Amino acid sequence: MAQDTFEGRVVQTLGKWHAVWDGGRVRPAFPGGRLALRAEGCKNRVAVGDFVVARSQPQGEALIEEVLPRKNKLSRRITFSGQEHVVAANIDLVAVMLAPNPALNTSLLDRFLTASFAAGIDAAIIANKVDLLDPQEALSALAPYKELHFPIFPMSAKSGEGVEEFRRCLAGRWTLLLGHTGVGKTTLTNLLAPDAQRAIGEVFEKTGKGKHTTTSALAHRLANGGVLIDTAGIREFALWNVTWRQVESAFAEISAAGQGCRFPDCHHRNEPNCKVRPAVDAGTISPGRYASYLTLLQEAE
Ligand SMILES: Nc1nc2c(ncn2[C@@H]2O[C@H](COP(=O)(O)OP(=O)(O)OP(=O)(O)O)[C@@H](O)[C@H]2O)c(=O)[nH]1
Ligand SMILES: [Mg+2]
Ligand SMILES: [Zn+2]
Repeated sequence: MAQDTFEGRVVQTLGKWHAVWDGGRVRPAFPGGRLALRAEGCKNRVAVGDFVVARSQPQGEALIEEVLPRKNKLSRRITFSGQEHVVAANIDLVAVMLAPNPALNTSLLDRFLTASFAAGIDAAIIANKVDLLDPQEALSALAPYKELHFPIFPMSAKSGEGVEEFRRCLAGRWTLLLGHTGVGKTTLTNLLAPDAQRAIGEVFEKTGKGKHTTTSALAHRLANGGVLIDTAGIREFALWNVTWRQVESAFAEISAAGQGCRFPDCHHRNEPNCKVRPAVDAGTISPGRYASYLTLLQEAE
């Protein structure tokens, strides 16, 4: 490697601006050379979590010259442009947070779990704001996920209750925190990484309409060697490049029941001799999960 180039990992992106951690310090950088060209169909060539090679400039910001091969990436589809947005790359764990306030949104949870599954990334679930949670409602909402053996962390990011268990699970890995806007991701991030620089409730970039908030990601280093990536302003999350078969496999209880269907390519809608529909009617498959499956199936098709 030339003397003025260095390898680092992207810890923040904000438009063209990137923060690259070189192992010692965090340095500002821009995509340079061929990386500066607009990528076909993709909003961002460089994402949080990317390993990059950058070249120092005599004065000012470094130029990112190369993005090293990724072990995985979590992407979403930008609905109004149809483009891919790579939310983060090289992730070890996706932690999906939900909370009773604004709403216990399990359809968004199913979306995140499907995207993580398709990306080949393990997922865990955080049930935040236990202080506001109706135990009965929480129990029934989370029962299907417990049965599917997703790790579940009930907590209050405000009081700190239950946070220690989650902290331990973060050690030594890069975790991407996802969840609907307002569930408490930044509150938790500030608790775990007290030097976090972002204000609670801050929203990064807004488009003219104010309805769509640009999803930005910011990585925080924790004392135990882990890294937590906070994302902001998610209200919707469209799937990017996910096949119907991946959707089916992401719903483990549906693909298991589907083993007995008459047609090997049964989509479990209204096909004759489908084994999934009766399981939903009998209550062995949660109607909410099945509804999520149908929505995501249609989107994948
Ligand atoms: N009662 C209660 N309130 C909480 C808890 N955790 C967070 N909050 C509150 O929920 C509100 C939203 O929290 P944020 O941390 O900004 O939510 P966020 O997920 O980062 O939202 P975005 O950045 O918009 O995606 C704040 O007013 C927090 O104080 C909790 O455990 N209990
Ligand atoms: Mg936030
Ligand atoms: Zn079927």
